[in-house]
Amino acid sequence: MTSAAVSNPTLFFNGGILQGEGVEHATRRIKDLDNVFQDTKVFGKTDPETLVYEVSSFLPVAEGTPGGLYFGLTHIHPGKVGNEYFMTKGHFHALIDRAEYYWGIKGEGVLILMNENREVWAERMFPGSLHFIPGRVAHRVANTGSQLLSFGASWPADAGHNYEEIRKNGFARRLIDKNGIPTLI
Ligand code: PAN
Ligand code: ZN
Repeated sequence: MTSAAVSNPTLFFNGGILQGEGVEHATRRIKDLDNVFQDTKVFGKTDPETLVYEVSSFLPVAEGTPGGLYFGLTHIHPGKVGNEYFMTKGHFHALIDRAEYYWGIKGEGVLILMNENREVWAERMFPGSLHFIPGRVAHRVANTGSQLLSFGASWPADAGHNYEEIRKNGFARRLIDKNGIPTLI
């Protein structure tokens, strides 16, 4: 029931799916993740169409708008390439000082962080976990569980994404499955 003053929201993430006008969906398959995983042999033998993660985003203003705020929902499927978990590409922001929030909604994962000195650390991600990612810190998430991992994100509309740095030089440490335990090496 609504009145003129109390309307229904225009966006929803019921069941983990972001719905509403202006929501954009992107998929990342094995074929889109060149240079992400260490084991190039296993990577080369993996079906290129394998779905690794999906992102739906609500981008209410043009990219680059100062003061604008974006929202995204990422779903990483369970899986591994060799002993490395399915994970996002990871990036610094193009305007490198821009910060971001991530929060865990469903499943289990690890948020991997790296500063400009290439120091790496990581935080466990689970339903209810909240992660403040300061500016100047690259971020990537791995699904360490056997279920879908879903997390929310909110970042400034003028942050942009610098994928090139990570594509070229990667993170200084990798998260691998070592005898069933997620381990940073
Ligand atoms: C997130 C990420 C999303 C996918 O919305 O873009 O989780 O990860 P990659 O962009 O690294 O492929 C975010 O950090 N936005 O800034
Ligand atoms: Zn980001």
